[in-house]
Amino acid sequence: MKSAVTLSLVPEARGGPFIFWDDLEAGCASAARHGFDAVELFVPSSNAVPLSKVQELGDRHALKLAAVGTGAGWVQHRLRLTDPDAAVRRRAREFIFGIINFAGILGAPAILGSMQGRHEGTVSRDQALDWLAQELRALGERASGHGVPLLYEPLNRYETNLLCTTHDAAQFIESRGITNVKLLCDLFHMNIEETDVAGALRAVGPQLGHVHWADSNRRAMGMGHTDPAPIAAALKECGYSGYLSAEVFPLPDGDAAARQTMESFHRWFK
Ligand code: LER
Ligand code: MN
Repeated sequence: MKSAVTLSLVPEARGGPFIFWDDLEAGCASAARHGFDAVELFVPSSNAVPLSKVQELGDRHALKLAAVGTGAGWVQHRLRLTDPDAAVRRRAREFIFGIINFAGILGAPAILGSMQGRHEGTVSRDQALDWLAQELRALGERASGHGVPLLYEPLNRYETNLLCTTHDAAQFIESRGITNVKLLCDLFHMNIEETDVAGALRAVGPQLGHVHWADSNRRAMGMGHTDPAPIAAALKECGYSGYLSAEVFPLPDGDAAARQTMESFHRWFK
């Protein structure tokens, strides 16, 4: 099990669940100081940050890149893969391809979360799911060129109406014959959608690619009412050895959230 911490460089995402903000250099220095193995980056676009800068900071601080989020495509540009407008869907795919390449060169996977969109208006559920399957296939294939998977994240009902549980997402990927796409299980979303978080993780074990390690209220683990014991046991039982990434609010401040996250990581996994 490896630890990661979120670092956002997207001003429009202010108020979102990221521990470190705005400054790549300072964020990497803080991540290293707290003892994280890696950072998870939220970037405005694939060319917003020079690859060499990320590489250099990683080397300087002995930090890996855990994953790169694509949510800015939605937050900044309103791009989503299930938009009724074919031109928007195409630009959404191109945006994600860019992030897959950026992350892939650095050996990390890209995350598809909010850019999956939702079914509404003229777009039926069946239509949206067909588009999603088609896009996941293309994105997974693109990621395979870099030897990394694409991470697909089921979101809670307030953020999507497509696939909200890990079971539905896993079954969707399997039944549509989609390859090289792994699941990102976010414990905050799971707290809302699953009847049994640990059981749900155990059931999708082999498809698990990344975990957002957040408490029930999106604060650092230990600051809400999630019981990490059965969750940690399930992850160990699955043989999961990927990242637990703190996608949480910087409350009461970033350093305190980082410290609390590392305390929970050591308590449950070391
Ligand atoms: C993205 O990882 C996610 O979980 C979203 O809910 C963040 O707003
Ligand atoms: Mn998440």
